[in-house]
Amino acid sequence: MNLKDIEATEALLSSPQKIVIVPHKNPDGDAIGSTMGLYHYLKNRGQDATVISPNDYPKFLKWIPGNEHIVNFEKDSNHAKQLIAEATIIFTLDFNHLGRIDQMQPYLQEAKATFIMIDHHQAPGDYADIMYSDVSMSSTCEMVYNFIEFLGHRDQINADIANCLYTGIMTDTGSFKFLSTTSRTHRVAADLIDKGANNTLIHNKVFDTNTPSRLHLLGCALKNMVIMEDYHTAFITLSQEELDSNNYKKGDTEGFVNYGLTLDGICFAVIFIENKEDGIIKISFRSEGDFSVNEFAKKHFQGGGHTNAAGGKSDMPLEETTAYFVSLLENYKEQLNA
Ligand SMILES: [Mn+2]
Repeated sequence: MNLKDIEATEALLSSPQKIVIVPHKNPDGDAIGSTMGLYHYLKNRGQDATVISPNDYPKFLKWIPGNEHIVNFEKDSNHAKQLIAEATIIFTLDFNHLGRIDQMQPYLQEAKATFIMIDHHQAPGDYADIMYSDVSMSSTCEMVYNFIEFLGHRDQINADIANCLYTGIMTDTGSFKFLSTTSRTHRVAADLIDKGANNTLIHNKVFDTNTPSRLHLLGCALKNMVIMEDYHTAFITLSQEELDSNNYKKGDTEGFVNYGLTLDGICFAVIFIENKEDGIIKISFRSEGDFSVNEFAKKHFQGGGHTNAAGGKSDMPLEETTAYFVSLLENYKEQLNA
């Protein structure tokens, strides 16, 4: 963040504002952690702030401090629309295109507020008045920590803020193992623990929340895994029927894609999940090393994301989708062997 933007932000925040903070649709640990971390910081500064989530988020995040104050746009849309219309500042966190908030998009486009973006995804849109965009960052939570530091208020990070920010750093770095994890990320995490983040408890709340049906679904996913050693690739499929027969609940497949990468010699892992209601196959891509799943997803599957983690979709049936995917691999043989 440059000095001019820091000064402009501080000038805005030194008088009372009506602030709305927005994560992306289907918010993950980083989206909820960063918006709620910023929320507590702004509230402690005496600001009127509200987090509005485009839709509901997983149960494993509902312990987060201040969780009960998050407004769900889907459930409470009139209240949310009023807050957006009256806002003087709107922060958008962990996304950089208004399309990522789906049904909330038109209301943000009409809003008169000053927009501040804090985000670590590639190719940011130009809707924000003040942009703190950095693709080298491990997580938006690490950026919110920096943001508070830029404003000279690192000493105002209390246990609530620390617990929120630690959560997103932990989830977005795959528990501190992804390439984006730097020594600085660890220093920030260490400081957050010093300031009251309960790292053991956070790990337990986020990761040790399996239901029997989710583990059964994982068993099914692992059974379906196809390993293509020549391409250092492993992919998983889950059909609608398999989801239904394992009592699938939203969020149950979170993290399944990563199992492919736990195989020795595999650097590209994919999961294809059938969604009959939307008529699409939802796809998640993960890689280790230099192979850019962001580019792969963008080029072939209407998606994108980061170098090592991306999403996409296909309008073809499940079997055609995976056949198409397999047919693409030959073109990437060299990159996948690197
Ligand atoms: Mn993130």
